[in-house]
Amino acid sequence: MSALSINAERLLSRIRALGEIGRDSDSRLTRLAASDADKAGRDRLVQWLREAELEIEVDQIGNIFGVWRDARNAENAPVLIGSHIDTVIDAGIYDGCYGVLSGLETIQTLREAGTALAHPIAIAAFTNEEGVRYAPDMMGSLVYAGGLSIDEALAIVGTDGSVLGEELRRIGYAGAGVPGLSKPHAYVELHVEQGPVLEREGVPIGAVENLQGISWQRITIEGVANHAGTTPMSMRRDAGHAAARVIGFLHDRAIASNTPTVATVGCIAFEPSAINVIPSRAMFTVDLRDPDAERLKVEEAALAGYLQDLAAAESMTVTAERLARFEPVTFDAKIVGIIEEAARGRGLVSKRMTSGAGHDAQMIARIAPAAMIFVPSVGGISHNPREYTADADLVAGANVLFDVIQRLAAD
Ligand code: HGY
Ligand code: MN
Ligand code: MN
Repeated sequence: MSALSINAERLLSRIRALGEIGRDSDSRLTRLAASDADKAGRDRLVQWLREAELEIEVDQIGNIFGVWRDARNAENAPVLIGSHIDTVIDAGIYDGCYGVLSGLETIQTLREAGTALAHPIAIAAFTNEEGVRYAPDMMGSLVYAGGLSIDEALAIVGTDGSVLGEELRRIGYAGAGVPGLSKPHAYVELHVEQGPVLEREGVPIGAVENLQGISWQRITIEGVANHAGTTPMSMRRDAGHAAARVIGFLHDRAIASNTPTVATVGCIAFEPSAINVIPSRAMFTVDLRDPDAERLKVEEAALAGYLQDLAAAESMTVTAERLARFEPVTFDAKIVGIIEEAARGRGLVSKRMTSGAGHDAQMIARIAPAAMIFVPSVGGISHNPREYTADADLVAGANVLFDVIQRLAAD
């Protein structure tokens, strides 16, 4: 365990300050990628990076980096600490921001202590981790890892019809840096668990060894609009009812499977969306996840088969558009071991676990040894303003990150 610890008050006050940026008139926190609210959050982070006298770089997909290097280690690849500061709609204040600000805190504490390290340390705030406005999610880190070309990413059209590249230019974060030019020596991401496991087991630290596969699709069902009052049930081609059947199929299948498979329909829209018109069209998203690559494929095939049968039985047209598809990822065993040792060194129990949520770490794992540290989420709640982690757990997690980074940057 390091003789040093992070400055808890500075970290906690920054988490709260960033959590106030991007609230609407109902005090709902929403900083969607490349929005004005995202710009305000980015500007605040950049201001803190400047105050910490870090080298600031912004790449072409808008990823923000703060780098601390000195004459002794400038030639070596940096140890990278990352996450994101964009949010979902009506979000909590910890998802992503906790990891970025803990990375900044790690650097500032080491710098103030005059610690000499063999590797520079950098923090990253990756663009569009949430994928709510522009799919796929984890986009900035995916481009950085070489999984999506910068041109394709910048051309992506959002749910509001905007184009990502134009929006990044508009908010002043279309940087010059070529994404992923320098490969990190190692990558660590600290994140709230966003699930119930650590709290339920009374464990303060999660040493995340793998992350489940993710499949995002947009389904469109074309029926026939007709009068809600005059059309007999037997004559309807009701896209709304067809969508409801798909949602029921996904939900019931996931529950009956008795496996970790999860299925979510998070967005849905009908056309013409009138109270007395049978919907002619239903558009909805499907989020399927499973830690097992083969099972995820089986679930995708089952959905495709169901859609095909439904189209035939109801004489409707059903189309599926892939929005994101990421295989399950196994993190670096050595770093997972260092996380467990660091927790022990702080007198903290840790637990090896799988991440249910997607994270930038799953993309950086493609190009560097990577792993994650989790801290408990109260009630397992996230993507919800009631998202909460106790200060003591936030500080404990940040100190474990602090110790892990020193180990990784020492040799
Ligand atoms: O979808 C996810 O799991 C992440 O929050 N982007
Ligand atoms: Mn996150
Ligand atoms: Mn999230």
